[in-house]
Amino acid sequence: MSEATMVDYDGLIPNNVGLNQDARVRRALETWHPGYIDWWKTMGPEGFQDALVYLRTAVGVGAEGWARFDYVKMPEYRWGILLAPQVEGRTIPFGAHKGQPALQEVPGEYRAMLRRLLVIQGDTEPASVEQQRHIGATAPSQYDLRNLFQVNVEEGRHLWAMVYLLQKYFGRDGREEAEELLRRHSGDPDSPRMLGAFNEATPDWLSFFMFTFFTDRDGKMQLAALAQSGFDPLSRTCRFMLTEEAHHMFVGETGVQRIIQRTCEAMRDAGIDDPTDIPRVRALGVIDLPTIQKKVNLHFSLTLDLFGSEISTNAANAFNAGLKGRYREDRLTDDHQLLQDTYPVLRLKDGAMVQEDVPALSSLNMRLRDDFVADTAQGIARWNRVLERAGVEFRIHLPHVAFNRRIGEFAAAHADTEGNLLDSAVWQARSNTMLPTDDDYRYVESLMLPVRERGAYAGWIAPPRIGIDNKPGDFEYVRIE
Ligand code: BYC
Repeated sequence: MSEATMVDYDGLIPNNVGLNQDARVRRALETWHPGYIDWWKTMGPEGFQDALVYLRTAVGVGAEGWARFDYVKMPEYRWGILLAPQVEGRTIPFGAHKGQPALQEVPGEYRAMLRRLLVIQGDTEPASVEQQRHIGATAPSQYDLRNLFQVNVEEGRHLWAMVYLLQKYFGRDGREEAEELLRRHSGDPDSPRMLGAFNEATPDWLSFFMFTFFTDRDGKMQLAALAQSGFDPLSRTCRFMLTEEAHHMFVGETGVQRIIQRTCEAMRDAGIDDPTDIPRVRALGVIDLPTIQKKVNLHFSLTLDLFGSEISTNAANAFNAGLKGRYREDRLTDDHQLLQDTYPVLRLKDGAMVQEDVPALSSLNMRLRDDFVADTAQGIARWNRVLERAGVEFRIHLPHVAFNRRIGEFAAAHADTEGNLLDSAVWQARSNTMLPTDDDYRYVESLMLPVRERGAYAGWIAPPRIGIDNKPGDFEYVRIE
């Protein structure tokens, strides 16, 4: 491993940013550390703080061989500060300052904007750990339990990543924000997390897999946009976070895929052809496909809200400032300033949906959301291939973007999953056919019985094709003493 990609594991806080030569920031992080550990123990995975979990820990930031697997007690996980290597001669890739040297410090005029972006990003990371803290108790296998904890510790590390940037570049303000990140809690009526979806409950494993499929993918898109940043430390931080994020997406996609597969197998064995015969399918102890579709409708719509308003001056300002780019900005071939360009935005005008060409700078949230929808659709297509191969006459669909929205153009309207606008009375009458009902939740919850034996899986989910770190099927992923 080259020196640029090595991580220093000697001090309290593993890092590749030379913390040893930066006493001010090291002290700030070391002061924050006990509060973080306290937060992890009280708000992190409940009931497993002493378990030995087979986790990967980053040991470098190079392309290959960046992680090591071993048994770790989660509170002893080595959370650290890891930035992708600096690119020599990098310039600001977009916006008003395009072509100037990438920023290594924060210009005064952009402080407030950057701080807000870092705080929002930072806020989501511990929020997801809080949301998932109870579900370890009902894990369908050791394999899944271990994956949950891997996701959790890495979300914890992503909080460290944002706290480092806040403490290094924002002095006292940054230290205060870092404290606040531990003070707000998911679903807390007095001090909730900042964005809507991060205050929703994660009551069961179907919800967890849907969350990692949809909402972690918002994380991927937002991090990809921030990885393009002209503020170089943010770009480098997000580039490395994306390396870890890929596994989270894998957990969500394969989790739902394995549920679909198991349902298809159980239906076939019982000779059930009609996937909408919910009572018969549920009698088999598997999750019926219409309920999976309702969960898709819910999590997709909640996640679309995370992209903010379709038309946003905040987004335009962040782009102009060179702070937040577009998805894969470096692969786009326009002028990267967008002053003359437009982008089509679906809007609600006089009670009807119309497509309107809007200045491209103002519609960057919409554009990122469109990229998200395209990325999501690929995963859905892979789920549908499982149904196709099994010969089951059912396909999962993404609902219309106007369905069940709280933020943006469609927040004020009701629409069904096909995008037909509905009045309130019709919405009230029909929403339980499109969103999970209490009864659906109760059924899914009734399946959530823990399976702890090595190599065993709950009856509602198929085993994975291969183990983590190529381990055999009966590998002990979690040692509970
Ligand atoms: N809920 O101009 P607007 C992840 C606020 S997930 C509540 O429309 P803007 C992860 C907004 O703050 C990725 N409030 O939107 C996933 C603003 O308030 P102020 C997280 C909302 O600013 C799983 C006002 O409404 N990272 O990493 O262009 C597990 C008007 O805002 C919401 C980021 O999001 C909402 N949904 O865009 C773990 C990247 N939406 O300032 C982790 C950083 C908007 O007027 N954040 N508001 O008081 C951003 O880029 C932007 O802040 C947003 C919003 C895209 C979120």
